[in-house]
Amino acid sequence: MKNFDPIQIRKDFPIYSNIDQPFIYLDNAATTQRPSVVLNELNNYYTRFNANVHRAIYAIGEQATQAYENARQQVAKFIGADSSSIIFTKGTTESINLVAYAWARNNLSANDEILVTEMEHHSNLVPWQLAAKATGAKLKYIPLNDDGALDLDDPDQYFNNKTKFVAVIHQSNVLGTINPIKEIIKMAHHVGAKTLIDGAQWVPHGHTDLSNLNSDFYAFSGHKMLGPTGVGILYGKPEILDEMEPFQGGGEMIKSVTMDEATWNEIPYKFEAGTPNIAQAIGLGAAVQYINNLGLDNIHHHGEKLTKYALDKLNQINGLKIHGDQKERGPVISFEIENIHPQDLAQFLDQDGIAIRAGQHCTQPIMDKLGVFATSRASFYIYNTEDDIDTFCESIEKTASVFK
Ligand code: 7TS
Repeated sequence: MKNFDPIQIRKDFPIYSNIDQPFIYLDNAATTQRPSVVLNELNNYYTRFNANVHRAIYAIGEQATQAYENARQQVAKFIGADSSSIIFTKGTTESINLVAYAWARNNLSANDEILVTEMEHHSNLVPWQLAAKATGAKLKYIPLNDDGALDLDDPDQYFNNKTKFVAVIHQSNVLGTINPIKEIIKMAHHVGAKTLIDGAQWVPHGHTDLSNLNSDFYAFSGHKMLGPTGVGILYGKPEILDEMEPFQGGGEMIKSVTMDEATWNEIPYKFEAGTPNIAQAIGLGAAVQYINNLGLDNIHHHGEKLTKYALDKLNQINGLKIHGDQKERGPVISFEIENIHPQDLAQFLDQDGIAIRAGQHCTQPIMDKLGVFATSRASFYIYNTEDDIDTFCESIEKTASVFK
Protein backbone atom coordinates (compact mmCIF):
# COMPACT_ATOMS: atom_id res chain seq x y z
CA MET A 1 0.00 0.00 0.00
CA LYS A 2 3.04 2.28 -0.13
CA ASN A 3 2.32 5.47 -2.06
CA PHE A 4 -1.42 4.82 -2.11
CA ASP A 5 -2.87 7.90 -0.50
CA PRO A 6 -6.50 8.83 -1.30
CA ILE A 7 -5.93 12.44 -0.24
CA GLN A 8 -3.05 12.74 -2.72
CA ILE A 9 -5.11 10.91 -5.32
CA ARG A 10 -7.87 13.54 -4.98
CA LYS A 11 -5.44 16.11 -6.34
CA ASP A 12 -5.61 14.26 -9.66
CA PHE A 13 -9.39 14.78 -9.77
CA PRO A 14 -10.42 18.37 -10.63
CA ILE A 15 -13.94 17.83 -9.28
CA TYR A 16 -12.54 17.70 -5.76
CA SER A 17 -11.21 21.25 -6.04
CA ASN A 18 -14.11 22.54 -8.14
CA ILE A 19 -16.90 21.56 -5.76
CA ASP A 20 -17.23 23.37 -2.47
CA GLN A 21 -16.40 21.02 0.37
CA PRO A 22 -17.74 18.88 1.78
CA PHE A 23 -17.87 16.59 -1.21
CA ILE A 24 -18.16 12.97 -0.23
CA TYR A 25 -18.81 10.95 -3.33
CA LEU A 26 -20.08 7.47 -2.51
CA ASP A 27 -21.82 6.56 -5.76
CA ASN A 28 -18.92 5.00 -7.61
CA ALA A 29 -20.91 1.94 -8.63
CA ALA A 30 -23.03 4.29 -10.77
CA THR A 31 -20.06 6.12 -12.25
CA THR A 32 -16.61 7.16 -11.03
CA GLN A 33 -15.02 10.59 -11.22
CA ARG A 34 -12.38 11.34 -13.89
CA PRO A 35 -8.74 12.26 -13.28
CA SER A 36 -7.09 15.12 -15.21
CA VAL A 37 -5.03 12.67 -17.26
CA VAL A 38 -8.27 11.40 -18.79
CA LEU A 39 -9.77 14.87 -19.26
CA ASN A 40 -6.50 16.12 -20.79
CA GLU A 41 -6.44 13.20 -23.18
CA LEU A 42 -9.96 14.09 -24.41
CA ASN A 43 -8.88 17.68 -24.83
CA ASN A 44 -5.67 16.63 -26.57
CA TYR A 45 -7.55 14.61 -29.12
CA TYR A 46 -10.05 17.37 -29.91
CA THR A 47 -7.49 20.18 -29.96
CA ARG A 48 -4.43 18.49 -31.51
CA PHE A 49 -5.35 15.56 -33.71
CA ASN A 50 -9.13 15.54 -34.16
CA ALA A 51 -9.91 13.36 -37.19
CA ASN A 52 -11.89 10.27 -38.04
CA VAL A 53 -10.17 6.89 -37.72
CA HIS A 54 -9.24 4.11 -40.17
CA ARG A 55 -9.71 6.21 -43.28
CA ALA A 56 -7.60 9.35 -43.39
CA ILE A 57 -4.11 9.20 -44.84
CA TYR A 58 -3.18 12.65 -43.61
CA ALA A 59 -1.09 13.12 -40.48
CA ILE A 60 -3.72 13.80 -37.83
CA GLY A 61 -5.95 11.07 -39.23
CA GLU A 62 -3.14 8.60 -38.77
CA GLN A 63 -2.44 9.98 -35.32
CA ALA A 64 -6.09 9.57 -34.31
CA THR A 65 -6.15 5.99 -35.65
CA GLN A 66 -2.98 5.15 -33.83
CA ALA A 67 -4.26 6.58 -30.53
CA TYR A 68 -7.58 4.76 -30.90
CA GLU A 69 -5.86 1.43 -31.68
CA ASN A 70 -3.37 2.02 -28.92
CA ALA A 71 -6.26 2.35 -26.48
CA ARG A 72 -7.61 -0.98 -27.71
CA GLN A 73 -4.25 -2.58 -27.04
CA GLN A 74 -4.06 -1.08 -23.56
CA VAL A 75 -7.52 -2.39 -22.72
CA ALA A 76 -6.65 -5.81 -24.17
CA LYS A 77 -3.50 -6.07 -22.09
CA PHE A 78 -5.38 -4.88 -18.99
CA ILE A 79 -7.72 -7.88 -19.15
CA GLY A 80 -5.37 -10.49 -20.59
CA ALA A 81 -6.85 -10.60 -24.08
CA ASP A 82 -5.78 -10.18 -27.70
CA SER A 83 -6.67 -6.80 -29.21
CA SER A 84 -8.61 -8.41 -32.09
CA SER A 85 -11.08 -9.65 -29.46
CA ILE A 86 -11.78 -6.16 -28.04
CA ILE A 87 -14.82 -4.38 -29.48
CA PHE A 88 -15.48 -0.81 -28.45
CA THR A 89 -19.16 -0.20 -27.71
CA LYS A 90 -20.90 2.58 -25.84
CA GLY A 91 -21.10 0.67 -22.57
CA THR A 92 -21.83 -2.64 -20.88
CA THR A 93 -25.46 -2.41 -21.94
CA GLU A 94 -24.58 -2.15 -25.63
CA SER A 95 -21.95 -4.88 -25.30
CA ILE A 96 -24.53 -7.31 -23.93
CA ASN A 97 -27.13 -6.32 -26.50
CA LEU A 98 -24.58 -6.93 -29.25
CA VAL A 99 -24.29 -10.56 -28.14
CA ALA A 100 -28.03 -10.92 -27.54
CA TYR A 101 -28.68 -9.80 -31.12
CA ALA A 102 -25.71 -10.99 -33.16
CA TRP A 103 -25.11 -14.28 -31.38
CA ALA A 104 -28.30 -15.31 -29.57
CA ARG A 105 -30.80 -14.60 -32.32
CA ASN A 106 -28.76 -16.60 -34.82
CA ASN A 107 -27.91 -19.53 -32.58
CA LEU A 108 -30.86 -20.15 -30.28
CA SER A 109 -34.21 -21.74 -30.94
CA ALA A 110 -37.19 -23.17 -29.08
CA ASN A 111 -36.12 -25.95 -26.67
CA ASP A 112 -32.89 -24.11 -25.88
CA GLU A 113 -32.37 -22.52 -22.49
CA ILE A 114 -30.69 -19.27 -21.53
CA LEU A 115 -29.46 -19.29 -17.95
CA VAL A 116 -29.13 -16.06 -15.98
CA THR A 117 -29.26 -15.32 -12.25
CA GLU A 118 -31.62 -13.47 -9.95
CA MET A 119 -28.73 -11.11 -9.20
CA GLU A 120 -28.45 -9.53 -12.65
CA HIS A 121 -28.52 -5.85 -13.48
CA HIS A 122 -31.37 -5.22 -15.93
CA SER A 123 -28.66 -4.83 -18.60
CA ASN A 124 -27.86 -8.50 -18.33
CA LEU A 125 -31.46 -9.59 -18.02
CA VAL A 126 -33.75 -7.65 -20.35
CA PRO A 127 -31.62 -8.37 -23.48
CA TRP A 128 -31.98 -12.10 -22.68
CA GLN A 129 -35.72 -11.77 -22.09
CA LEU A 130 -35.94 -10.17 -25.54
CA ALA A 131 -33.71 -12.82 -27.11
CA ALA A 132 -35.79 -15.56 -25.51
CA LYS A 133 -38.95 -14.01 -26.89
CA ALA A 134 -37.45 -13.68 -30.35
CA THR A 135 -36.12 -17.24 -30.53
CA GLY A 136 -38.57 -19.22 -28.40
CA ALA A 137 -35.76 -20.17 -26.01
CA LYS A 138 -36.60 -20.45 -22.32
CA LEU A 139 -35.07 -18.16 -19.70
CA LYS A 140 -34.01 -19.88 -16.49
CA TYR A 141 -32.63 -18.39 -13.29
CA ILE A 142 -29.99 -19.45 -10.78
CA PRO A 143 -31.65 -18.33 -7.53
CA LEU A 144 -30.24 -15.82 -5.07
CA ASN A 145 -29.98 -16.83 -1.41
CA ASP A 146 -30.83 -14.49 1.47
CA ASP A 147 -27.14 -14.16 2.32
CA GLY A 148 -26.41 -12.61 -1.08
CA ALA A 149 -24.84 -15.67 -2.70
CA LEU A 150 -26.07 -17.59 -5.72
CA ASP A 151 -27.63 -20.93 -4.91
CA LEU A 152 -25.30 -23.33 -6.67
CA ASP A 153 -25.85 -26.29 -4.35
CA ASP A 154 -27.48 -28.34 -7.05
CA PRO A 155 -26.06 -27.10 -10.36
CA ASP A 156 -27.54 -29.96 -12.37
CA GLN A 157 -30.88 -28.30 -11.83
CA TYR A 158 -29.75 -25.36 -13.99
CA PHE A 159 -27.00 -26.66 -16.24
CA ASN A 160 -28.26 -29.33 -18.60
CA ASN A 161 -28.04 -30.30 -22.25
CA LYS A 162 -30.63 -27.67 -23.18
CA THR A 163 -28.55 -24.87 -21.69
CA LYS A 164 -27.06 -22.97 -24.63
CA PHE A 165 -26.12 -19.66 -23.07
CA VAL A 166 -25.17 -18.57 -19.55
CA ALA A 167 -25.03 -14.87 -18.63
CA VAL A 168 -23.83 -13.97 -15.13
CA ILE A 169 -22.79 -10.85 -13.25
CA HIS A 170 -19.19 -10.96 -11.96
CA GLN A 171 -19.70 -8.61 -9.00
CA SER A 172 -23.12 -7.47 -7.83
CA ASN A 173 -23.84 -3.74 -8.06
CA VAL A 174 -26.21 -4.07 -5.09
CA LEU A 175 -24.90 -6.72 -2.71
CA GLY A 176 -21.22 -6.53 -3.62
CA THR A 177 -21.10 -10.33 -3.98
CA ILE A 178 -18.23 -11.59 -6.12
CA ASN A 179 -19.56 -14.65 -7.89
CA PRO A 180 -17.55 -17.85 -8.51
CA ILE A 181 -17.58 -17.17 -12.21
CA LYS A 182 -14.68 -19.43 -13.09
CA GLU A 183 -16.66 -22.41 -11.78
CA ILE A 184 -19.84 -21.17 -13.45
CA ILE A 185 -18.01 -20.85 -16.78
CA LYS A 186 -16.66 -24.41 -16.36
CA MET A 187 -20.14 -25.77 -15.60
CA ALA A 188 -21.53 -23.94 -18.64
CA HIS A 189 -18.82 -25.28 -20.93
CA HIS A 190 -19.31 -28.76 -19.52
CA VAL A 191 -22.84 -28.78 -20.96
CA GLY A 192 -21.71 -27.08 -24.18
CA ALA A 193 -23.12 -23.61 -23.41
CA LYS A 194 -21.51 -20.28 -24.27
CA THR A 195 -20.92 -17.73 -21.50
CA LEU A 196 -21.09 -13.99 -21.02
CA ILE A 197 -19.85 -12.33 -17.85
CA ASP A 198 -21.00 -8.83 -16.92
CA GLY A 199 -17.84 -7.34 -15.44
CA ALA A 200 -19.08 -3.73 -15.14
CA GLN A 201 -18.57 -3.70 -11.36
CA TRP A 202 -15.61 -6.03 -11.08
CA VAL A 203 -13.09 -4.73 -13.62
CA PRO A 204 -12.44 -1.37 -11.86
CA HIS A 205 -11.59 -3.17 -8.63
CA GLY A 206 -9.58 -6.30 -9.35
CA HIS A 207 -7.43 -8.22 -11.80
CA THR A 208 -9.24 -9.70 -14.76
CA ASP A 209 -7.39 -12.33 -16.74
CA LEU A 210 -9.58 -13.48 -19.58
CA SER A 211 -6.96 -15.90 -20.85
CA ASN A 212 -7.44 -17.76 -17.58
CA LEU A 213 -11.19 -17.25 -17.08
CA ASN A 214 -12.01 -18.74 -20.46
CA SER A 215 -15.37 -16.93 -20.81
CA ASP A 216 -16.71 -16.67 -24.36
CA PHE A 217 -17.79 -13.05 -23.84
CA TYR A 218 -17.03 -10.42 -21.20
CA ALA A 219 -18.55 -6.92 -20.96
CA PHE A 220 -17.72 -3.77 -19.01
CA SER A 221 -17.95 0.04 -19.07
CA GLY A 222 -15.28 2.75 -19.22
CA HIS A 223 -17.10 5.26 -17.02
CA LYS A 224 -17.05 2.98 -13.98
CA MET A 225 -13.23 2.84 -14.13
CA LEU A 226 -12.31 6.54 -14.40
CA GLY A 227 -12.82 6.69 -18.17
CA PRO A 228 -15.29 8.85 -20.10
CA THR A 229 -18.94 7.96 -20.55
CA GLY A 230 -19.88 6.58 -23.96
CA VAL A 231 -17.29 3.84 -24.21
CA GLY A 232 -17.63 0.23 -23.19
CA ILE A 233 -15.96 -3.00 -24.08
CA LEU A 234 -17.11 -6.31 -25.38
CA TYR A 235 -14.53 -9.05 -25.31
CA GLY A 236 -15.36 -12.08 -27.43
CA LYS A 237 -13.31 -15.14 -28.28
CA PRO A 238 -11.94 -14.46 -31.76
CA GLU A 239 -13.18 -17.75 -33.21
CA ILE A 240 -16.72 -16.98 -32.04
CA LEU A 241 -16.63 -13.36 -33.20
CA ASP A 242 -15.35 -14.56 -36.58
CA GLU A 243 -18.37 -16.78 -37.06
CA MET A 244 -20.92 -14.26 -35.84
CA GLU A 245 -23.10 -12.11 -38.05
CA PRO A 246 -22.69 -8.34 -37.57
CA PHE A 247 -24.73 -6.40 -35.00
CA GLN A 248 -25.21 -3.17 -36.95
CA GLY A 249 -24.58 -2.40 -40.60
CA GLY A 250 -22.82 0.72 -41.88
CA GLY A 251 -19.43 2.14 -42.67
CA GLU A 252 -16.22 0.48 -41.48
CA MET A 253 -17.80 -2.88 -40.72
CA ILE A 254 -17.73 -3.99 -44.36
CA LYS A 255 -15.07 -5.43 -46.64
CA SER A 256 -16.97 -4.80 -49.86
CA VAL A 257 -20.42 -3.61 -50.84
CA THR A 258 -22.30 -4.06 -54.09
CA MET A 259 -25.83 -2.97 -54.90
CA ASP A 260 -27.03 -6.40 -53.80
CA GLU A 261 -24.90 -7.45 -50.87
CA ALA A 262 -21.97 -6.85 -48.60
CA THR A 263 -19.14 -8.82 -47.04
CA TRP A 264 -17.74 -8.14 -43.60
CA ASN A 265 -14.56 -6.57 -42.35
CA GLU A 266 -12.30 -8.59 -40.08
CA ILE A 267 -12.79 -8.57 -36.30
CA PRO A 268 -13.08 -6.42 -34.28
CA TYR A 269 -14.07 -3.90 -37.00
CA LYS A 270 -16.98 -6.06 -38.18
CA PHE A 271 -18.69 -5.00 -34.95
CA GLU A 272 -17.82 -1.31 -34.97
CA ALA A 273 -20.20 0.15 -37.55
CA GLY A 274 -19.91 3.88 -38.19
CA THR A 275 -17.63 6.42 -36.58
CA PRO A 276 -16.72 5.03 -33.16
CA ASN A 277 -16.46 6.95 -29.89
CA ILE A 278 -12.90 7.94 -30.69
CA ALA A 279 -12.20 10.47 -27.93
CA GLN A 280 -13.86 8.29 -25.32
CA ALA A 281 -11.81 5.23 -26.26
CA ILE A 282 -8.61 7.27 -26.18
CA GLY A 283 -9.66 8.67 -22.80
CA LEU A 284 -10.27 5.14 -21.56
CA GLY A 285 -6.73 4.23 -22.57
CA ALA A 286 -5.50 7.03 -20.28
CA ALA A 287 -7.73 5.73 -17.46
CA VAL A 288 -6.26 2.24 -17.84
CA GLN A 289 -2.77 3.70 -17.65
CA TYR A 290 -3.72 5.69 -14.54
CA ILE A 291 -5.12 2.55 -12.87
CA ASN A 292 -2.00 0.60 -13.82
CA ASN A 293 0.18 3.30 -12.28
CA LEU A 294 -1.76 3.18 -9.02
CA GLY A 295 -1.68 -0.62 -9.11
CA LEU A 296 -4.78 -2.79 -9.21
CA ASP A 297 -3.59 -4.67 -6.12
CA ASN A 298 -3.49 -1.39 -4.19
CA ILE A 299 -6.92 -0.42 -5.49
CA HIS A 300 -8.34 -3.80 -4.55
CA HIS A 301 -6.82 -3.67 -1.10
CA HIS A 302 -8.05 -0.11 -0.51
CA GLY A 303 -11.58 -1.14 -1.51
CA GLU A 304 -11.48 -4.12 0.85
CA LYS A 305 -10.19 -2.00 3.72
CA LEU A 306 -12.85 0.69 3.28
CA THR A 307 -15.61 -1.89 2.91
CA LYS A 308 -14.64 -3.67 6.10
CA TYR A 309 -14.42 -0.35 7.92
CA ALA A 310 -17.81 0.75 6.61
CA LEU A 311 -19.50 -2.57 7.42
CA ASP A 312 -18.22 -2.40 11.00
CA LYS A 313 -19.41 1.18 11.43
CA LEU A 314 -22.77 0.70 9.76
CA ASN A 315 -23.46 -2.40 11.84
CA GLN A 316 -23.22 -0.24 14.95
CA ILE A 317 -26.11 1.98 13.84
CA ASN A 318 -29.41 1.13 15.50
CA GLY A 319 -32.10 -0.10 13.14
CA LEU A 320 -29.74 -0.39 10.18
CA LYS A 321 -29.77 -3.59 8.15
CA ILE A 322 -27.15 -4.48 5.54
CA HIS A 323 -28.25 -6.61 2.59
CA GLY A 324 -25.94 -9.47 1.65
CA ASP A 325 -23.39 -11.10 3.84
CA GLN A 326 -20.61 -12.45 1.65
CA LYS A 327 -16.91 -12.57 2.48
CA GLU A 328 -16.02 -12.34 -1.20
CA ARG A 329 -17.41 -8.90 -1.89
CA GLY A 330 -16.59 -5.65 -3.62
CA PRO A 331 -16.78 -2.11 -2.23
CA VAL A 332 -20.52 -1.58 -2.49
CA ILE A 333 -22.96 -1.79 0.41
CA SER A 334 -26.76 -1.77 0.24
CA PHE A 335 -28.74 -1.19 3.38
CA GLU A 336 -32.00 -0.03 4.84
CA ILE A 337 -32.74 1.81 8.01
CA GLU A 338 -35.93 1.58 10.03
CA ASN A 339 -38.57 4.22 9.35
CA ILE A 340 -36.59 6.09 6.68
CA HIS A 341 -37.30 5.76 3.00
CA PRO A 342 -34.02 5.39 1.04
CA GLN A 343 -34.91 8.45 -1.04
CA ASP A 344 -35.37 10.55 2.11
CA LEU A 345 -32.07 9.31 3.50
CA ALA A 346 -30.25 10.19 0.27
CA GLN A 347 -31.77 13.67 0.35
CA PHE A 348 -30.77 14.28 3.97
CA LEU A 349 -27.24 13.03 3.29
CA ASP A 350 -27.01 15.29 0.28
CA GLN A 351 -27.46 18.27 2.61
CA ASP A 352 -24.18 17.21 4.22
CA GLY A 353 -22.50 16.92 0.83
CA ILE A 354 -22.70 13.14 0.74
CA ALA A 355 -23.70 11.46 -2.53
CA ILE A 356 -25.19 7.98 -2.21
CA ARG A 357 -27.62 6.13 -4.43
CA ALA A 358 -31.16 5.29 -3.39
CA GLY A 359 -33.52 3.17 -5.44
CA GLN A 360 -33.72 -0.19 -7.11
CA HIS A 361 -30.32 -0.01 -8.80
CA CYS A 362 -31.74 -1.51 -12.03
CA THR A 363 -32.18 -4.81 -10.20
CA GLN A 364 -35.89 -5.24 -9.54
CA PRO A 365 -35.60 -9.03 -9.17
CA ILE A 366 -33.14 -8.50 -6.29
CA MET A 367 -35.52 -6.04 -4.63
CA ASP A 368 -38.34 -8.60 -4.97
CA LYS A 369 -36.12 -11.26 -3.46
CA LEU A 370 -35.11 -9.01 -0.55
CA GLY A 371 -38.74 -8.05 -0.09
CA VAL A 372 -37.97 -4.33 -0.24
CA PHE A 373 -39.08 -1.57 -2.60
CA ALA A 374 -35.67 0.09 -2.69
CA THR A 375 -32.36 0.29 -0.81
CA SER A 376 -29.74 2.89 0.03
CA ARG A 377 -26.34 2.15 -1.45
CA ALA A 378 -22.84 3.44 -0.80
CA SER A 379 -19.95 2.47 -3.07
CA PHE A 380 -16.28 3.38 -2.72
CA TYR A 381 -13.29 4.01 -4.92
CA ILE A 382 -9.71 5.19 -4.78
CA TYR A 383 -10.36 8.76 -3.53
CA ASN A 384 -12.58 7.73 -0.60
CA THR A 385 -11.26 7.64 2.94
CA GLU A 386 -12.24 6.31 6.35
CA ASP A 387 -13.06 9.94 7.24
CA ASP A 388 -15.64 9.91 4.43
CA ILE A 389 -17.22 6.85 6.02
CA ASP A 390 -17.21 8.44 9.48
CA THR A 391 -19.00 11.51 8.13
CA PHE A 392 -21.41 9.28 6.19
CA CYS A 393 -22.29 7.28 9.32
CA GLU A 394 -22.67 10.42 11.45
CA SER A 395 -25.01 11.85 8.86
CA ILE A 396 -27.10 8.66 8.87
CA GLU A 397 -27.41 8.84 12.67
CA LYS A 398 -28.34 12.50 12.50
CA THR A 399 -31.04 11.70 9.94
CA ALA A 400 -32.28 8.77 12.05
CA SER A 401 -32.73 11.08 15.02
CA VAL A 402 -34.90 13.39 12.89
CA PHE A 403 -37.12 10.50 11.79
CA LYS A 404 -37.52 9.01 15.26
N1 7TS B 1 -24.02 -4.23 -15.36
C1 7TS B 1 -23.78 -3.88 -14.09
C2 7TS B 1 -23.35 -4.91 -13.12
C3 7TS B 1 -23.93 -2.54 -13.70
O1 7TS B 1 -23.69 -2.21 -12.43
C4 7TS B 1 -24.32 -1.59 -14.66
C5 7TS B 1 -24.57 -0.16 -14.29
C6 7TS B 1 -24.53 -2.01 -15.97
C7 7TS B 1 -24.38 -3.34 -16.28
C8 7TS B 1 -24.87 -1.06 -17.05
O2 7TS B 1 -23.75 -0.31 -17.39
P1 7TS B 1 -23.85 0.88 -18.47
O3 7TS B 1 -22.52 1.52 -18.40
O4 7TS B 1 -24.14 0.27 -19.78
O5 7TS B 1 -24.96 1.76 -17.99
N2 7TS B 1 -24.88 0.03 -12.95
C9 7TS B 1 -25.34 1.16 -12.37
C10 7TS B 1 -25.60 1.24 -11.01
O6 7TS B 1 -25.44 0.32 -10.21
N3 7TS B 1 -26.05 2.47 -10.73
O7 7TS B 1 -26.09 3.19 -11.87
C11 7TS B 1 -25.65 2.37 -12.90
